[in-house]
Amino acid sequence: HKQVQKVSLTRGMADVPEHVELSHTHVVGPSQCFSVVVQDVEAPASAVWSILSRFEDPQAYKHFVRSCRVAFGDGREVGSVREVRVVSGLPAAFSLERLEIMDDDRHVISFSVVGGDHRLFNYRSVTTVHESDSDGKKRTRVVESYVVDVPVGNDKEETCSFADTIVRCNLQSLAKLAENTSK
Ligand code: A9S
Repeated sequence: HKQVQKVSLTRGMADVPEHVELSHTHVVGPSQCFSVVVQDVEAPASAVWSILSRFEDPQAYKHFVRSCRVAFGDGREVGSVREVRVVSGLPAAFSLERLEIMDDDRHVISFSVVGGDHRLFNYRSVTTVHESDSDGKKRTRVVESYVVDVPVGNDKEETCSFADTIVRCNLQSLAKLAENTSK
């Protein structure tokens, strides 16, 4: 039978709060892959969170997104669905995404892909923002982990390298925006 495994994606990271560790623990099926991207930001966690938590406005920092509209719900409550239209040149035109977690206290947001004309089936990501002051320097750390089906014809490595590239771009852009707006 096919085994399912539980993976903690922040294992091995230094000074990770417990709730962050728990948020990035995913159940991964045999034909799925997973990854985690970490981005440090020279801005307060509140500045990062105020951008990240606007589920209905991903284009504020995601440059692959051309437009976004809320297709269901108010864009803030869990269960809200957004329809993301992406820029040309990508192997997709749109994606339907459901808000799964919105935790304003612990700075945790999660969405799952529930539709679209792309090949990242069952993509689910969790993003956390936490402040840590290791080596005496205060810094804000954004951690984004995801699990996604490996499409037929692709392998885990190429699936994750594709998604990692997009996530890394998104977090770099988020960092720059938060740093510029809190100078
Ligand atoms: O938007 C994110 O947070 C992360 C990813 C990986 C989104 C990818 C994407 O929106 C495209 C950019 C269109 C690429 C989806 C769901 C599928 C793609 O092929």
